[in-house]
Amino acid sequence: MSKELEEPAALNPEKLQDIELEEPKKWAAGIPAITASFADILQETGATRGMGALLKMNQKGGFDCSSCAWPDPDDDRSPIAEYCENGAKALAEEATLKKLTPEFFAENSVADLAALTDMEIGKKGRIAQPVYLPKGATHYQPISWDDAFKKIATHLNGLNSPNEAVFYTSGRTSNEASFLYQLFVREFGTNNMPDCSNMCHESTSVALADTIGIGKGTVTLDDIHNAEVIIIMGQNPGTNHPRMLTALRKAKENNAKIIAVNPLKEAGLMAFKDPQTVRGFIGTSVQIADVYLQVKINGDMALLKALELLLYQAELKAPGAVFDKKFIDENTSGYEDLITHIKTFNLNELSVACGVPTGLLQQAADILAAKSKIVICWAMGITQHVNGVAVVNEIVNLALLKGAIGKPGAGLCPVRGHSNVQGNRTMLIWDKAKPEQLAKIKEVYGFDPPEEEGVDVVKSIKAMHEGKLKVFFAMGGNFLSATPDTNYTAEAMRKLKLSVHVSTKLNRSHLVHGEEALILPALARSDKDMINGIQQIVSCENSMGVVQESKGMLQPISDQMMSEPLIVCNLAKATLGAKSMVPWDKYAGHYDNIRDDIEKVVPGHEEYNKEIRKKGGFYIPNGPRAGKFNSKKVPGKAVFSISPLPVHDIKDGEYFLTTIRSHDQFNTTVYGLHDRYRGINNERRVVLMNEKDIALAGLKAGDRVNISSHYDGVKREAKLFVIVRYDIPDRNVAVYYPEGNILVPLDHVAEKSNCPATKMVFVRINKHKP
Ligand SMILES: Nc1nc2c(c(=O)[nH]1)N[C@H]1C(S)=C(S)[C@@H](COP(=O)(O)OP(=O)(O)OC[C@H]3O[C@@H](n4cnc5c(=O)[nH]c(N)nc54)[C@H](O)[C@@H]3O)O[C@H]1N2
Ligand SMILES: Nc1nc2c(c(=O)[nH]1)N[C@H]1C(S)=C(S)[C@@H](COP(=O)(O)OP(=O)(O)OC[C@H]3O[C@@H](n4cnc5c(=O)[nH]c(N)nc54)[C@H](O)[C@@H]3O)O[C@H]1N2
Ligand SMILES: [Mo]
Repeated sequence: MSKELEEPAALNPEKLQDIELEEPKKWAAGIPAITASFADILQETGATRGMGALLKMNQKGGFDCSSCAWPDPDDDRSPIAEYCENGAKALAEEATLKKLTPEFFAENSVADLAALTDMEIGKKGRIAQPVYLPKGATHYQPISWDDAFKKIATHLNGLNSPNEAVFYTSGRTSNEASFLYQLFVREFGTNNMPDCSNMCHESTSVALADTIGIGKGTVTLDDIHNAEVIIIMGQNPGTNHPRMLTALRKAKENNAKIIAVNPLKEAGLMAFKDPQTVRGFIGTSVQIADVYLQVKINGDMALLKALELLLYQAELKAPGAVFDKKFIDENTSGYEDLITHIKTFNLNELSVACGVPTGLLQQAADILAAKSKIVICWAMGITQHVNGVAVVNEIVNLALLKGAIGKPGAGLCPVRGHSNVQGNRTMLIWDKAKPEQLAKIKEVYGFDPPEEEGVDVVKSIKAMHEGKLKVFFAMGGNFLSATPDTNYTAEAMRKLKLSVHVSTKLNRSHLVHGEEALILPALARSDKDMINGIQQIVSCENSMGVVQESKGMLQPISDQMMSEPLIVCNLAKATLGAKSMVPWDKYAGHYDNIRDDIEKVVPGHEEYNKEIRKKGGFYIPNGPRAGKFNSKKVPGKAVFSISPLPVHDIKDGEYFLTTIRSHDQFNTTVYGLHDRYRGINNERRVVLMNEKDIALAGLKAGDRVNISSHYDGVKREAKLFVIVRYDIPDRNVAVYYPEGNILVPLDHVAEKSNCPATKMVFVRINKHKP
């Protein structure tokens, strides 16, 4: 692996702003959230365009917010505001009237643009026509769509094998575009389809498929409203899924108890002022967490085992009152083994391992003991760990002991990230398709899809670096900044012959490119998509398996943008020509034709065109939700798993570092420099550290430091960060993503899911010397 790069990595420039700190907030939303929603919209889009669109967002018959995958209420939607502050920011970002003209690209070289921060790059405006960077050129230049498709086709058809190309997908791509994309990639001849799921909920998908038989969650929104207990682990809903707070408020009104598990005291987990209610608007907040377990980074396995041990002890005292023995007998396998395993632990040892006092663990266990309608929610704080799959398995153990899956008010709730990341997989964007899925494609289209497993995100970076991949095509996303080991990934991407990005906004991945590069401008979710005078709709699947239509309504700011389904059709025609067995022209003529065929290939989408037009969409069938389990190991049953406590080989002077999102970003898109709830303003290059650790290290809050990680003899360094004193467990520190990605070795991944373990890296912190 590289120690020094030959050319600058074109990463975030190491420069600091004037940081302003406040006390972290103890509640989320309220009036500041409304003011913040409108500010960005007005600035980027003007009142009529932006506010009009905001009213249509997440409404039945409107368009799906492109921010997170949190579901919309099945009925009873707020007539004016079924969105949140961060949805409004996402809309402002894509509905902006600013666009990148040919003059912009003529004036700004790739090197000039790379010297800007991520926020500065993103704020330049929408990509408004295809642009091309010839070999050796310093500036992108306009190119026609036809010529762009021809260039890609020439490269693809000139490869020694289809496996020398790789096709990435981010999670905003609609079901229609996703289905066509994987169809093209498979007809072209490869399964090289890494996607953002590989870095996100892959650990969840692997664990749930293994243990209950479906790689998705089991709850509906009503289950949350009706739960008696909700556990929220490794998730920051106040920032990343703000509309979840409304669901939690409703649950609290129904007397639910909430247990939060997080190393940070996140405002949105403490209390909520719902701006959509009179009470919240005038300023009264609803308490969210009844018990707050401030776990150490990666202490979740120990914490879950502690709860299981305490519940087991309660069950011994009152047999049949704590565990759901009937459910366990009928639906599960492996109960006895789990109990034997749990009995080997003692509470004190688990309490030390997770960093939570026994008294608080007991409080949480007492709440759980008496109840059975339990929902467990989790996100990246759980999945992005070396033992991420095992921790999700342990979550399943807890739910199974309580019989808390497959009945109203209970279940598993992995909270997805990107707005259609779940739909992408359902539409078969996957590097390892199942034989029955491939057989269906063959049956419907007549070509033989490849069977050989493709590359995921981590494998594709390695293969690029080894020179095995020549063409990189991205349907959305920001591959360079989202992936770990930024310098290494940058080197890998520079070895490509051609890099192509279908994008809405300029980002760093466009600036660290192959020998030749293309950027193709896509219509966004909110843009109106017209074909032959008929407005087209697309569809998306949310975190709870509801598929709904999405209909953009804004006039695109350039007639040179193309919808993603049409981009795929044109690409496929240019590349495969007459030998293709797929009716690309028919699909390009009307998206109903795409859905008619999705229905033949993907189970659960019967009468797709009709169902999609029903207000509120339809639920995809989900066995475990209906109490039918089918784990990989024991058909017809759910299984308990046995997993060890993690052992951490951390050296003296090292810290556990986690990477988190601020309140002003959507993944690699930086909306602003404030993290309002955490009280950190005007700076992102911060490292959160507790007072004791700061003193022990001989440092002071406000000091400038460099952070380094040392794995396998390689030192990776992130320079020039400011220390912020924060309430975080001992030896735990946090930085923002993507600034921290440079520290994460590519091989540092979750077992079984290969998800980069970006929530726990061992680092050293040293004074920055100018
Ligand atoms: N506004 C906005 N919305 C978003 C996104 C965005 O960037 N901005 N991103 C979208 C995407 S793709 C995703 S996947 C989701 C992400 O949503 P989240 O998963 O909520 O996002 P993160 O900020 O990565 O962090 C998760 C939380 O995990 C905690 N944490 C860190 N390490 C640990 C640990 O070891 N154990 C536990 N228990 N907790 C830990 C952190 O303190 C943080 O509160 O949000 C989606 N929605
Ligand atoms: N250290 C660390 N790394 C992480 C994470 C972490 O928590 N910590 N989280 C991981 C997770 S959960 C995820 S999901 C990944 C995210 O990885 P990605 O999905 O690759 O990243 P995004 O930042 O969401 O992509 C933003 C870009 O997508 C493009 N875009 C936006 N909307 C559209 C659209 O409608 N169509 C098209 N074609 N393009 C569009 C824009 O050009 C924008 O610049 O990052 C991962 N990386
Ligand atoms: Mo994600």
